[in-house]
Amino acid sequence: MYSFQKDVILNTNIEQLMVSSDKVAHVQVDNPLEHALLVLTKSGYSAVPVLNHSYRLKGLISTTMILETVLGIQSFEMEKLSQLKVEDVMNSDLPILKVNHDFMRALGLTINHPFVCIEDDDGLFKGILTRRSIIKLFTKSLNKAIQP
Ligand code: 4BW
Repeated sequence: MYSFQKDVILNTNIEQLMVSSDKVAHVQVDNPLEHALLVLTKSGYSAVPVLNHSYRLKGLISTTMILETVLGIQSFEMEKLSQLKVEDVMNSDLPILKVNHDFMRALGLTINHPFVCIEDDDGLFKGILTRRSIIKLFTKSLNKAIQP
């Protein structure tokens, strides 16, 4: 009989799984759209967090959001990339976890979100929890359980 380490998973501290803020590509609310597109393209990520100058989370921006904004009826209106700012386009309805939230809450949020932003008790951005880190945790635990 396999023994899945249910408690090890349930007691996982989300800070342990977090990609810390210094490794997370992000943009700022007042950056022009062209800067955000550059960060998204160069980092290779399809969406990144948006912060203000006090390092607080304000939203998320994706390549798709930017392209939809510059797409006119007949052609791309590329001048909008310098005219508009990240805050004009970002999605500000984002789920946020606190560092001390429990693992089940984090797991539930990653069903619909490829990553969830994490902040500390003072509301400062700490990092992100990705689906990848959660799948890695389950894979490790299942591998241990099925090993003879
Ligand atoms: O540049 C990349 N490096 C690595 N190591 N993996 C990447 C890279 N780009 C994409 N991936 C992989 C990851 O497995 O493709 C998945 C989907 O990427 P996404 O969503 O659509 O750009 C990645 O899955 P994940 O690690 O679970 O990450 C989920 C989402 O979290 C990513 C991206 O929107 C965000 N993200 C992850 N790491 C990030 C980040 N955003 C900013 N900075 C980071 N360091």
